[in-house]
Amino acid sequence: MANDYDLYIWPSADGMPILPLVNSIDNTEEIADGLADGEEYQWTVIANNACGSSSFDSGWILTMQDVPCEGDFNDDGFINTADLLLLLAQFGCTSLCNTDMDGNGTVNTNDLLTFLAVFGTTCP
Ligand SMILES: [Ca+2]
Ligand SMILES: [Ca+2]
Repeated sequence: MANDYDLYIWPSADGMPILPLVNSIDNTEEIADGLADGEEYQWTVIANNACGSSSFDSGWILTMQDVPCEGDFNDDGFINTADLLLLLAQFGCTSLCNTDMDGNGTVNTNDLLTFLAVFGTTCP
């Protein structure tokens, strides 16, 4: 049984780095910082215990995707008046509406109420 794990993640075009991106992980959930949207990465996990280390290389490639932020229509990381104005400009829209928050094809009161529930928050 492993005591902890070292997580290596690197751009697919490069060789495996000497140092792990995150080391000594002792749980099953980890958030890795510094990865770029749209970039392809390779990864390896090395398990460590008192007897030594062993690596797991899946051969899988990670591709990072931008996580959409509900209500941040101008994609600046904040849900604020600028986004409200974009929604209001499309109020009544019935096709190709990019402020349609519930995905029903139109921008109406339901979308406004959904927006107001997240108004003033920031994107993760
Ligand atoms: Ca915004
Ligand atoms: Ca809608």
